[in-house]
Amino acid sequence: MTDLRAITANFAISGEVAEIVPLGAGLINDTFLVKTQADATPDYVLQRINHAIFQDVALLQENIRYITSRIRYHLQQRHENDIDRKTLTLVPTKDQQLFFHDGENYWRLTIYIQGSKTFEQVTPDLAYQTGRAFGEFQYFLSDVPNPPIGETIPKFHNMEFRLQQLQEAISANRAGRLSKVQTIVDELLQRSEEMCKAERLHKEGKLPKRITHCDTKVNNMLFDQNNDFLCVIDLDTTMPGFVLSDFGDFIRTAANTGAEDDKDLSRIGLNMEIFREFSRGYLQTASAFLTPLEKELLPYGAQLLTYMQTVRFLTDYINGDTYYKIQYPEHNLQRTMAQLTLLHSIDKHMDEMNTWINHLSNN
Ligand code: GN1
Ligand code: MG
Repeated sequence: MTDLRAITANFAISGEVAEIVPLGAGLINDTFLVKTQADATPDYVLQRINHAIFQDVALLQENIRYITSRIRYHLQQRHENDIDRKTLTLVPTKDQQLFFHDGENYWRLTIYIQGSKTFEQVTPDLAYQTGRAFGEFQYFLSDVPNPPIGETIPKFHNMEFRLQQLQEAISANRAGRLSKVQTIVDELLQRSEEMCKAERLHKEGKLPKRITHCDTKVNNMLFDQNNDFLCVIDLDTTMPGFVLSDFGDFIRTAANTGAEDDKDLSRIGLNMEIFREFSRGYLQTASAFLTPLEKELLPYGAQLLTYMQTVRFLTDYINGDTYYKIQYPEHNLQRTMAQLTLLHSIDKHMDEMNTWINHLSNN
């Protein structure tokens, strides 16, 4: 067992550690809450970075340092109060590094935002606030030309690449599971061309890449005890990408009436009210920098990200569960079916979503 106290001792924290307990439900990194003894000293969040996935930890941490400092700069410009709870603060090691390498694992520490909470599902009001916050997040990171931010996972939200990985998984059929999922595979591959449209538009110079979060799951945002939005967390995948990734991933997770891995598929569907409120908030803060095509493609973003997640869960299932943490043997298959069910519901709502975005864009 790793000695978490010994790991924490390498960082420049204030106060004495009281206890260290697991935190959150991420599928990639391992996260712990480091509680300190005195009320006067902050608590901290300790994370073991999954470096099989984030292979360039130095680049990853440098990205996060840049992003958090840009957000802090903008909040200061606006004379916001309570800034320490509205952006993450990295705590360096005692020798001023952005992470600690114990010879095997990589660790980082941030200040725990006191009194914060996360949701797995949101109300329309929270969706509206989150929409505004995401527009703002992208805006804060869009004002520097050529920002020094690299791809922490190469081609992370590139649909062509994700389909290539699916094809490789199919060819290898490493876990012998292919025959079980052949009909899902066929359905997904039939839609592949349409789902690579964003990449094509980008190559034609019609769709820009900006700095986007790329993991806008609803549980990656913190709210305070009054349910007011505080900040966006889990910045590992913030990198150049399409704005529709962030828009789509939020809808995929927050506007789903069921869970991402729901065992009861009848619970799953698109909640249009959440969609409407999120997009209303988002366009209030993002309209200023979005192109007409970016706005028009937002509903397509919801479709694309749900399709992409279906492809990624299915690929991992076919590969024998090598990427996502699972809680039971068929978990990735359950996730695949749940996402596919959501995709079907999104398909049915495309006209309605397009009408709403049109309405918001023209008012
Ligand atoms: C992962 O780490 P977590 O659970 O916030 C994944 C996302 C997926 C998500 C699906 C680096 O996010 O891309 O959308 O699971 N992150 C990475 O729940 O692959
Ligand atoms: Mg997370």
